Amino acid sequence: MSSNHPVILFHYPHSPFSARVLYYLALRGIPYDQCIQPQILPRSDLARLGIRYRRIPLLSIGRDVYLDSRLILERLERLGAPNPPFASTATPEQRGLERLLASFTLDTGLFKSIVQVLLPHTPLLHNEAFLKDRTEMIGAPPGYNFADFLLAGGADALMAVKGALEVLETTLLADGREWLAGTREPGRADIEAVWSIQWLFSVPGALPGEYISARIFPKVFAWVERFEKAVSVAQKGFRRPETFSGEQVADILGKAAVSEAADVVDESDPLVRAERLRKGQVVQLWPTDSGSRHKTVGRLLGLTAREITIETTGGEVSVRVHAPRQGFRVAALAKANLS
Ligand SMILES: N[C@@H](CCC(=O)N[C@@H](CS)C(=O)NCC(=O)O)C(=O)O
Repeated sequence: MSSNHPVILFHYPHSPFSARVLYYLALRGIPYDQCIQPQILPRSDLARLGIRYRRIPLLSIGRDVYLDSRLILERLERLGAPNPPFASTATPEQRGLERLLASFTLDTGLFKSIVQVLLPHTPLLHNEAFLKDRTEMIGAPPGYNFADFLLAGGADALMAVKGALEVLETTLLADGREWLAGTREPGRADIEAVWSIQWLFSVPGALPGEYISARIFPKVFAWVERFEKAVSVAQKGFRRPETFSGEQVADILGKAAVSEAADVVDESDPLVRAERLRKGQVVQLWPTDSGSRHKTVGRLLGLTAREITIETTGGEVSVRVHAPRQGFRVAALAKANLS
């Protein structure tokens, strides 16, 4: 890390995906600054950088901006920091467990169930501007809105969350260990499982105590509390993040150096072949799960099995945007307009 490669997190308070990154930064002792975003669109700070992606968080390192918490963590593993990358000290079993726990949270529907258990107990359920924004984000059909999504299947969502907590209580935590992967300190496995559960536990009144409580899941509750303590101890050793405005960020990124320039468009990639993608060509980039209407435009710099990189063309300042290959699409501008 150098002053030419400042680390800036774009996030807002109580964003669970941002917590995943904040925990990582804390446990590795990586200093960062922040640019706080509104909870709903518009996000002019990002528009200024030519970024139309609408999910949070994003993280910039120098002039490179990384989308999606998964890719952000992957990138941070390659960053020098006071504490070594988690992968450098983990056994293959521990690394496997980290991956599986990331999937446990995101690919089994657990996170979605947590959203459905939690948000109906918050004032957001009655916040018209929020509901309108998120209805647009999920691309809901006419007559269906985000409140309908939140309230659909609440009972099943509750049982899914309860089932997931039971898994942790009766397997990984059952032998009384402090951390999920049996490490001496909290690690990546803990981060991958804790961020969404901590979010659920943090909202007063969200938990139906009859089904989910410290009495029913003592080990899980104690683990979450232990983790929060460990993170706040780690954060005490930190310099506090400076908060930058969008104008300041544009100025900083405009002057910052490229932090990682492995710009390869893999000619053998099936997508490159099928779409005849070429380096330097103007493309659009978007996530396929939700917020898909918000396509970022730029010149294609790199495309590999793991990552897509473009240089934005639509803003006041041009930055290098990186997205994970999984869950994102890239297409030539004219084609993307038709989709
Ligand atoms: N796959 C993304 C998902 C991020 C995500 O859904 N974040 C929520 C906030 S915690 C979000 O973007 N909500 C809509 C918004 O803020 O516009 C990631 O891993 O970063």
